[in-house]
Amino acid sequence: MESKFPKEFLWGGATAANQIEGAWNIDGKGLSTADVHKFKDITDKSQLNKVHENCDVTDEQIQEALNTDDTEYYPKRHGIDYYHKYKDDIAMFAEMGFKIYRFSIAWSRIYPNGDDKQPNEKGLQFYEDVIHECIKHNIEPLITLSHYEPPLTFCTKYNGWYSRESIEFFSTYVKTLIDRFKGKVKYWVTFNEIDSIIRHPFMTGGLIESRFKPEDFEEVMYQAMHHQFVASAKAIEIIHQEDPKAKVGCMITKLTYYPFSCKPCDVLETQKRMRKVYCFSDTQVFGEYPKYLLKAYENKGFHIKMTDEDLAIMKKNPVDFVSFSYYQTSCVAANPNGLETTAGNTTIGIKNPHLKTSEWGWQIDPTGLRIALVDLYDRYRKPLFIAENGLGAIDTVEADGSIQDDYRIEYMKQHLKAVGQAIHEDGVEVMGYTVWGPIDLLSNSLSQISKRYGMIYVDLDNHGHGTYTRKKKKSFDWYKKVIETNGASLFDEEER
Ligand code: BGP
Repeated sequence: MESKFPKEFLWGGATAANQIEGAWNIDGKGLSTADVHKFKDITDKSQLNKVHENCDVTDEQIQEALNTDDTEYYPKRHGIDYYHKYKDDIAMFAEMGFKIYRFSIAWSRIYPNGDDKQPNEKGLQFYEDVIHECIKHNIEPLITLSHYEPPLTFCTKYNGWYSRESIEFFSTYVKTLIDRFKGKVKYWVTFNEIDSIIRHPFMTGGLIESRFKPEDFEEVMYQAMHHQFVASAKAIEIIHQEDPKAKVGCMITKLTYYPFSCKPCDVLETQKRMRKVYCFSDTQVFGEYPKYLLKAYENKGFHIKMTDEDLAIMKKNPVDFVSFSYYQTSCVAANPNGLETTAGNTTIGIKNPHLKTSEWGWQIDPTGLRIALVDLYDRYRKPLFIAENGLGAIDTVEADGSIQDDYRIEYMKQHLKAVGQAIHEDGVEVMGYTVWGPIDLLSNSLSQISKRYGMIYVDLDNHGHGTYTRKKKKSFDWYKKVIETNGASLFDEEER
């Protein structure tokens, strides 16, 4: 079977520093929001819908975290010890044939407090070594500048992204990185799931909700978001100035919603919900706020402070490509009362009776990925990059030591086929696909390792016990073959 993917398609995987590195307090790293997030032991799956409720971390909780060196209840502090094992991990990615590896830089490894005058050389050296390791294996690095880990001091001292100073601090960080890595890194993403600040204000925006009046908090989040938009545009400007060949993208959570019924009121409600997803990428792609978002601010009585200079910087620096995460779809109804809900990526949605769900309640919908690709491409006509997609599942090590993760293979196969169809039949321009968590890592929402995404198994349990050794799962060789054949094996009848 002929490949439906372009020759230069970038196959690979994606991780985030705070979910893999560990080494939370060595080589000059400062604490980040991830290091004070307490483990939520969700063993009762009926509680999954509550995971995203009340995700504030208060000053008291931060203090409690600062008073302990514990890593069991703060598992992002140990991660999968990638900090010491990255060479072997990248070698395994290379063995799978990765063309690209998306990883993030922990801001707090470079500027431990966010506002430091000098960068931390050991942090820079670490990422330089990681980049060299990728290049050695002919893997293109794609760097996310901020993936859920603003430095803690930046949050406690300045109120995180709510403070205008955040723009300057972030620009200094970006300038430091590009000075050091220009010419070596072609692809950059500014903020992972920039929209998530609205759903996870502490993790993404460093906002300690309990410090604000509840009635003001929504406006606070949008103000912080504005600062991120400006900082993102400035980052694009800095990167382009220093390295004109570099490409910089935005990254959104591509939540895809269907009307629960064909009642016009459900369709209208869905359209409204989709605008809440698109308003972030609309702003970053077109370089200006969409009118509907400004209208929403006006209707809510928000006064988001934005200068003419901010707006000019945003206009001057739109993104080069649009990247996104895609995990599931859900439904929207004008009257949701009595409808069953289910968990999704940082959201709760109405359950779609036509879809199966993962063990974690996320609805599995490969066709939804094709729909998402077509919608985004029709809207923006910019190259798209699938920065995250994958299945979190409980894996079992068999008596012979093997891990038979056929469910993961099936999930990926169906999603990748949908990507191939979007490219080949729908004419969508897709630059690449980085499967989320090619190696088991800590779940973002739960901090548990038992929600495994990898093609590589890590011997570790939810309490930090284990040898941390790596082992190939069945999906390892399967993905290797997909990459080797540039996706042709996905459509090979005999393989099914
Ligand atoms: C995305 C995040 C990732 C990742 C993924 C899966 O929103 O960018 O960091 O973790 O979701 O989510 P989870 O880890 O909660 O299963």
